[in-house]
Amino acid sequence: MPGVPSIGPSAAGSRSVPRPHQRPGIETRKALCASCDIACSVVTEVQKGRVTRVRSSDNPLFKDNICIKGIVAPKNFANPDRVLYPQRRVGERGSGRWQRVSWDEAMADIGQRLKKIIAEHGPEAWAVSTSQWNTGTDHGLGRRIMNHVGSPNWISGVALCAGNTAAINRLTYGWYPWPDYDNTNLIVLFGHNPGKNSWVPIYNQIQRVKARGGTLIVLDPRKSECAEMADLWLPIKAGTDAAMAFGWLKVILDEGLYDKTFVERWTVGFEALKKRADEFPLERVAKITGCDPAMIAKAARMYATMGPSVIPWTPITDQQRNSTSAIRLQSILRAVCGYIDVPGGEALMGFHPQIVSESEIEMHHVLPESQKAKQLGSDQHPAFTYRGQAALREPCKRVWGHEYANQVTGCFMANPSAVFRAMAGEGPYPVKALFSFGNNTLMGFANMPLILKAMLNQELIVVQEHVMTPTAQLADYVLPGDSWLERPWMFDGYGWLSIYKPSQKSMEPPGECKSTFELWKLTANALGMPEVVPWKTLEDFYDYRIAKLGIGFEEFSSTYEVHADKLEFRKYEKTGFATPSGKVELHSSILEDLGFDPLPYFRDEPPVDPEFPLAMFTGVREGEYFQTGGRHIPEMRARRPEPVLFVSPGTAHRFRLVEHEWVEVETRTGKIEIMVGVRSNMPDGLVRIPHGWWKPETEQGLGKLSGALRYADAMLCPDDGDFIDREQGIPHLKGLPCRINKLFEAPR
Ligand SMILES: Nc1nc2c(c(=O)[nH]1)N[C@H]1C(S)=C(S)[C@@H](COP(=O)(O)OP(=O)(O)OC[C@H]3O[C@@H](n4cnc5c(=O)[nH]c(N)nc54)[C@H](O)[C@@H]3O)O[C@H]1N2
Ligand SMILES: Nc1nc2c(c(=O)[nH]1)N[C@H]1C(S)=C(S)[C@@H](COP(=O)(O)OP(=O)(O)OC[C@H]3O[C@@H](n4cnc5c(=O)[nH]c(N)nc54)[C@H](O)[C@@H]3O)O[C@H]1N2
Ligand code: SF4
Ligand SMILES: [Mo]
Repeated sequence: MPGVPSIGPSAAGSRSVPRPHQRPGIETRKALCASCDIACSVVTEVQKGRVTRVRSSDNPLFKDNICIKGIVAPKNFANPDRVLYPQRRVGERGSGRWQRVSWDEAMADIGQRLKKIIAEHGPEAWAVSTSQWNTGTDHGLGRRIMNHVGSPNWISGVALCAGNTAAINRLTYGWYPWPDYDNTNLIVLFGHNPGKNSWVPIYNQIQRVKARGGTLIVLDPRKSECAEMADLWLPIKAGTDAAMAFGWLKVILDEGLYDKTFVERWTVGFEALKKRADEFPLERVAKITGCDPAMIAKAARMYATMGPSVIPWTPITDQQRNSTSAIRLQSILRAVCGYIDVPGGEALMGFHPQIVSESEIEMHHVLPESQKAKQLGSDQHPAFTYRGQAALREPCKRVWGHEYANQVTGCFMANPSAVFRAMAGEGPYPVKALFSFGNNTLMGFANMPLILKAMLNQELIVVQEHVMTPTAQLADYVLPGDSWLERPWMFDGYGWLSIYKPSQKSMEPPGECKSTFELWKLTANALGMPEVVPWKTLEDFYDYRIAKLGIGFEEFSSTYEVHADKLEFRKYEKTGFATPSGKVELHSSILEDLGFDPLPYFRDEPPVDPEFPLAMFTGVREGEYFQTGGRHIPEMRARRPEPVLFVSPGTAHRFRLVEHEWVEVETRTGKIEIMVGVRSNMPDGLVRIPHGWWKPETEQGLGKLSGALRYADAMLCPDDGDFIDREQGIPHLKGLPCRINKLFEAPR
């Protein structure tokens, strides 16, 4: 996910380059865009104290990394609808009526109410939901305070995106690897589809690999933009990626295409794995995935023989009922083919030795074991909870020097659905306070009806936001957050890479907007524990974290584009892998001890439900928006005004659907309204639903929530039974049974 173009020597310690095109009256700053989560290096132009333009970096390494969401940022953050002052709810929750209050007043009341809830119900009654990349300046301080207070109930959108993948990767080889794009021969995309306005740095990397003769394999039910440029495209049936990976594994093992020396010396469980793979002959895999068996075998041979190859992270396998097995199978393919921690393969980076990591800031060791044991969901779905990751503590210390590696902040989370159930009063104990910072919690997970019930059952909801999102509309307090133009930042590669990138503050925040750093500091003060956040300012905090470099943040941010630890491959030869056995665990001792199948497996889809004959997936990112955000920006709404589903011409014909008509999409969980888009690159029977739609310009408050109840994909997504992954308990968003109900009869 992080926006590094390279992990080779070219990026390590890259310094800033002199800036051409300086114009009189215009100052420039070097910033990292946080309008999505990939942190492109950009330049901001500042006139009279305001950012007037965001443009691409002058550094040749980064100059192509920019998109419309970054360019529109100055307009976005100057939007008249931006929340500029603390707001307190007046009237019933969700009444839509607000009163401006001072920060002091707000924080004093929040502190008092939170302390009362903790005194009555225990610290675990306080839940926090966030996605660190939006707030940019949380830096693990939320976890740090929660750990001191005693609450394990932290959740995040990363439970459905990269955070969970990181946690599952750790089960196999102890760290989440990053692709060495610069030196790889072949890229495999499991449904991942970066583009000109979606994760541009990765899109550019793929283009570069292709331009120097590298190979691209894409698995995608649609002929996506990346599938268009692929050397081989497998039109896989949605939700069947784990079966596909089994097919590859079987071919690779049967034909002896794996790295025998590595497997023998560095893995455990190979024979058991081989036996499991034997359950997946090509005919079975072809039947499950809908792909031609010869093509499946061809792809497997290409991956194993044309390497070093990489399988970059993808959210697609984060969000399936077989997610744990799919992610484990990707890990296993990398390992048996000998692509782990080698040039052109995937690197295990560890911590940056000179910079204090967010994992350290978080101080997980201070949370008592008895409180860790209360983490919601860890009994049924432990994989990314404290319980699921506990066996990695000692090996992580042995290999990487610290007990807790919270990679992509996803390794010690509570299970979101379990937290929402507890919030809704469904046990096992009450959760009565929710802090939601830079996360549209109501719309950002599955089973939105449950999340709504959960939020309505809270005694205290505090939201930090830019705009009055549907989540904010349900809060007691809405606190104004600063933006990436208005704060410094030190991007840490999500604790995934040992690569740090600084970002300079370009302008003062408007109104009374504050950073999440300041908000957490005020929270610690309000809870009577100021010593937990001892740094005066964000800059002081960064000075502390980089002290070993011998420079302060000011110098660091003006000198460096990137500060990377020296990359060393095959470190495991000295240390072993950071797993209980010290080897790559093809057969997972951790999953076995947790009572799960220690080998990957494939759960078949439930029988077709005749009432819901179509399959839907949520996804295909929209260039204009990041997740549920951005719908308030007129320039972007003009480009993409409405939520649109995609169906094939065949499906449109079968269900008499007409381009641009409004229909209802329904699942067993709920229904939404959406416009029809007929797309020739969609397979028959599959429906694409975009993520995160609401209309900020429409009526606020409980009954409507600005269209969230009418348009949000989370209304459709279940979070139980056949539609969650067992080990992690995350929802299946790829291939849900649905139907399309016509709202109007088409003219005949
Ligand atoms: N149902 C469903 N759920 C999903 C997904 C899905 O497809 N469907 N996708 C998943 C994925 S891939 C991801 S990455 C996560 C994303 O989860 P998040 O990254 O949490 O994204 P959002 O839920 O859109 O919430 C982000 C909020 O932050 C606000 N914001 C933006 N910048 C700032 C800032 O600088 N400061 C503050 N304080 N707030 C800011 C925005 O206005 C927005 O309301 O969601 C996951 N959840
Ligand atoms: N503009 C913009 N850019 C973004 C984001 C954004 O919100 N807006 N979000 C960022 C974030 S947080 C993320 S996670 C990424 C996500 O971006 P991507 O990883 O590209 O994910 P999607 O665009 O949802 O879907 C990618 C492809 O997966 C295919 N697909 C759907 N179901 C399946 C399946 O079951 N198996 C397989 N193999 N393929 C399937 C879809 O047809 C689609 O072409 O985008 C990032 N970039
Ligand atoms: S891809 Fe676009 S939105 Fe994301 S960081 Fe880069 S410029 Fe910003
Ligand atoms: Mo994501």
